[in-house]
Amino acid sequence: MFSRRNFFRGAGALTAAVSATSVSRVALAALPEAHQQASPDTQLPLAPSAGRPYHPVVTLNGWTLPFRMNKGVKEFHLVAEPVLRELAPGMKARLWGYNGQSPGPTIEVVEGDRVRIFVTNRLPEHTSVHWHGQRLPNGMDGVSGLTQKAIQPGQTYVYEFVARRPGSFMYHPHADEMTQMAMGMMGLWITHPKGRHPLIDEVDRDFCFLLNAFDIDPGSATPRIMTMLDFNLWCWNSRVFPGIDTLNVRRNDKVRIRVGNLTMTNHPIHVHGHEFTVTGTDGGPVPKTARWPEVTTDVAVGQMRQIEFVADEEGDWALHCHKSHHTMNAMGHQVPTMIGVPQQDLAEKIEKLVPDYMAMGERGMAEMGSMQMPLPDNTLPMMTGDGPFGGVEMGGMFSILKVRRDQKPGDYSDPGWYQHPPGTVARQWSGDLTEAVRSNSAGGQAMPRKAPSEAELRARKPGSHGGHGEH
Ligand SMILES: [Cu+2]
Repeated sequence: MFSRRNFFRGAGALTAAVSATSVSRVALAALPEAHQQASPDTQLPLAPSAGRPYHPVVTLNGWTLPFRMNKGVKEFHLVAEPVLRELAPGMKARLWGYNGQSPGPTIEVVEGDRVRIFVTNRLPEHTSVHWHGQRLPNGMDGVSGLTQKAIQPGQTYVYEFVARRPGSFMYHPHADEMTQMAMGMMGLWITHPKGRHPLIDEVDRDFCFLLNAFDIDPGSATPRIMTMLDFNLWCWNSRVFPGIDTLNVRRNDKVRIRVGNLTMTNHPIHVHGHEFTVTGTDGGPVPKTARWPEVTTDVAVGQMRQIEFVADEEGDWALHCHKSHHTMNAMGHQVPTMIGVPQQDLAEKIEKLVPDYMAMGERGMAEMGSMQMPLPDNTLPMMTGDGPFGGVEMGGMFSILKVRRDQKPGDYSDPGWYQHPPGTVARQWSGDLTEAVRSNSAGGQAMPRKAPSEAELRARKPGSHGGHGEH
């Protein structure tokens, strides 16, 4: 809701700067409503209130911005402003975003629509909005200094163009871009096809999210904007596991997932239990002859990938970035590997100096998932999450594709954990254990568990590197 209280919300320091030049309330009343979203939960798909029909998308932990129709033009109102975003229960970040959240709301239109977007700047510095991937008049491209003047604090600008190409797109500032994107300013733009399209299939569920990353010191809430690569919170739509909502579908649903990458490194997105094809990018639909099956697709920086599959295997399927450091939260990377190093003596000595010190890593890092290490306020554990069988030991870019035969069409609610049919879960072996036959290969002999027999020693030629025909 647009109110005076919201107008100044979270922006006490810049109130003076904003009010001096701000658009009057009378003028703002003529603008489309600047809808606000207070919740970080996934909102139900927003059916179009006017214009050509389409099957709306579901923005993971996000929402779609309502529009108003004004003489055949779809009008939206984005407000660039400081926001408080919950990254996962237990941690809130002071970010910049649009209309109350980071990322901003998804904008959904139809191919051929004339679109008018009002952008009000309530940040403490100038901004602009670039409509990534769109065909539009050059002066609507949103590159401050190059194609337009920057939008100063308190000013409202208007962009207008025809959404010419159907597909998956993004929007983000093109002014002090490093700062503003590191602070969380970005959003998705979906242009649905006008009627049937030969390369764009109709689907039952259409999910979308952006890959973004923050570097927030433990105990603080504001991102370090100068970080280039060593981020510690790898997010989908400014959320990290276990704060990312699950993707809940009905068995045999055709599912589309649109992923855009606005971080500064690539993310190989991996789906368990199903193969998919990349059916489109921000360049448009992929010709059918150029599609091949994958279970992982790399989404490089500044790219979008649109994947599709039939969810025909029931279960709780992991869906995650395949870079293992990207499924961790708030980790330091300067920790030495301590696997196999007895630390007990060391820990006792350090504890005298640092009472909360905890030795870790002697048997791997899995204990991080369960230990109750004291954390600063507003900090997430590095690896966390409880599943039906124990700790999931994940963080960051991780969620779950939940496929159920009894999920109702249009029902996006979480069905709970999968109930596995009897005998279909990996289990501890309780039968006889016979000793495995030791391999005679070179590798098998490289680290023998017992001394070779004299006969074997005699058969080996001096200087031989092992291999075949030695016996
Ligand atoms: Cu990644």
